[in-house]
Amino acid sequence: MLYPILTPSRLLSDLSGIWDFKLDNEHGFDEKWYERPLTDAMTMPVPASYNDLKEGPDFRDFYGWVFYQRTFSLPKYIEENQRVVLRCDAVTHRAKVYLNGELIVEHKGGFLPFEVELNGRLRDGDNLLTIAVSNIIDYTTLPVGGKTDMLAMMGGNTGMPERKQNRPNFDFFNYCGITRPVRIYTTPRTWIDDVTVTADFDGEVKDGADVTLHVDTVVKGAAADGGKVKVEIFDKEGWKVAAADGGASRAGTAAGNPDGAGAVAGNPDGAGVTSGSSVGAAAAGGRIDVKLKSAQLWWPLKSYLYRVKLTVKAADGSTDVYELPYGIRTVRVEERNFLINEKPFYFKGYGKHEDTFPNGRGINIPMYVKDISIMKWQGANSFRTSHYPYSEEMIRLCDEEGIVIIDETSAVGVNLDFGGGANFQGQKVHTFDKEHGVQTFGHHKDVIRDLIDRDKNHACVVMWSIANEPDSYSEGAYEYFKPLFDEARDLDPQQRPCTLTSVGMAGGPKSDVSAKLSDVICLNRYYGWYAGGPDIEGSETLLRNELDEWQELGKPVVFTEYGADTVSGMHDTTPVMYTEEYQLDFYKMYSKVFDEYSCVRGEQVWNFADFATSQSLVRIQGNKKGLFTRDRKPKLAAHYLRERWTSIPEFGYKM
Ligand code: GCB
Repeated sequence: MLYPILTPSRLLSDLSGIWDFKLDNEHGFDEKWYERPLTDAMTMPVPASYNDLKEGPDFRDFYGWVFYQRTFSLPKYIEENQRVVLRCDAVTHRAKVYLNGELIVEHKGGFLPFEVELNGRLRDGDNLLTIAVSNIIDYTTLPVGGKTDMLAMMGGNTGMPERKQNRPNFDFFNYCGITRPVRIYTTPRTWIDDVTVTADFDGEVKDGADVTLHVDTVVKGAAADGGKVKVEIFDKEGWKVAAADGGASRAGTAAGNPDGAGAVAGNPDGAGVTSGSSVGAAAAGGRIDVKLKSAQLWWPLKSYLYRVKLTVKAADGSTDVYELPYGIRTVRVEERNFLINEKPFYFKGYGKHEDTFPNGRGINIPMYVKDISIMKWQGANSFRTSHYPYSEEMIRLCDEEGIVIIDETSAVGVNLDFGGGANFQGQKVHTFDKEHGVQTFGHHKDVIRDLIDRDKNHACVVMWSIANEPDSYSEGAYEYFKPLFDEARDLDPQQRPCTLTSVGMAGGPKSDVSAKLSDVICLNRYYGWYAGGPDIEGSETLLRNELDEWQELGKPVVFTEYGADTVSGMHDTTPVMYTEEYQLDFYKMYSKVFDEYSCVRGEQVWNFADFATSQSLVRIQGNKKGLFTRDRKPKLAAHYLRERWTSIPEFGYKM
């Protein structure tokens, strides 16, 4: 799905602001709250998570549906002349969208965009827009909600009265609401529906190489047939450096096209038309090829983005224009090397969260910019979007800033061993048990498809993380994950490596299916904290023992989590757990071990910053494993890792 932008043919209107808001009393749908203005509504900003914006546990930990509402109107001539689309970037976790009382779209999954056409549904004057949002998580959702909390210290019956509540099978606060922008955008009636850009090198992969860009454009709408598509490439300074054009031809019926007519743009007879300066082109089979002479590559921390501009002239004379930033780089795994532009890359960075106060998981653009500035201060070059797809604004920013991303799905908690295996009301239930286990497979596949569809063109995305710490070691794990890895590999036009982040319980390459399925072994390990803490020396032995096994595989190993809870300002001469000194010793031990194993090709600490979680005996107003506090002040270990990372190069470390 294309990111919405303003172009000469498209309008864009952001519906951010203060909306009316009301918690459901379990009668909201029966009483059809979406048909008229909400009574006794409170104020609520969009976009944001609602949880921290009003007081009290009943509000913060509310379970169920909430209703957001506002009105809007559009100039009549817009609707008469253009397609009008409502796009929600993220509604966590389930949405039902009503326009003037009519249900117009539903969506499951809280971290990816969805959209719906409004033409024929708009009224003159005010339109009433209601978005009902559910925060319910269970065995069918991603992330997974358990029968008991992941961090519950006691399973079974506590004798307390039953209360409806979410029980996250994951370790971050279940922030919910309309967390990313809601926008209306318009397109002509024949429009560019999708663009996929890939690059082929005519020779060696290096700055200054000649590159062929393959631009696949999906055009939809009544007049898609017989139209013309023009592709223009602009460099960073805005100079047009290449261009090509071709015809749009019918290539089967495109899904989702209201009138059933669809077309993939391309040159039917294979003849390309060239224009511009250093240009050559050939187009065939739904694609336009553009030759780019002396291309600048996108590098980690040295970003270079071209602007790919598409202009579609439809048979009915209308024109649609769309453009996207595009970085040219290659990525692949060869033996123990993670190669970016054919050079062995070393990951330095973090697992993160979208987590700030009081936005919760709500978009926070100033904080994105600050976070990347801190990363650069620290000598980091990468992070993982633990444990869900981040906002498109963040991904675009990383393209721009040269920050490398491991892009993760929202599949966290696909593991019923958490909470001591007490997730099924105290009984041990197998994660993939057909009847009682998780029922996430179909949705998991949808999330992979939609994530790749959204992020496929981004240079900063170098690997897909299919899941975080799933049960990758029990019966049924291979059968569950193999088709999902296959799906990602099939769908990704850039053939990026795929991984899952492996949990300590997975036990090593013999039992963990990631040994077979992952291109890069990603380990989340807590020797010195959950296992072996506070004995750092003993923990070092455990860590080495495990690495001895993984290194035999001959694949790159990246530590995607390792960390110790640390209360900022807590100090001691003897480094005891929770002090800043303990966190420092913990990281020094890991660094020493990493440097001795040539298979280790990256280190991403857990976590970039402290973050909110459900309450439990081991969470002190949240998870404190940040190198930075929640308001981004460094702990002692942050300075140590700054020294270390600024002396480790992006490429060729350990070679
Ligand atoms: C993990 C999880 C992460 C937790 C972390 C912790 O293994 O992947 O979500 O927050 O451990 O701090 O326990």
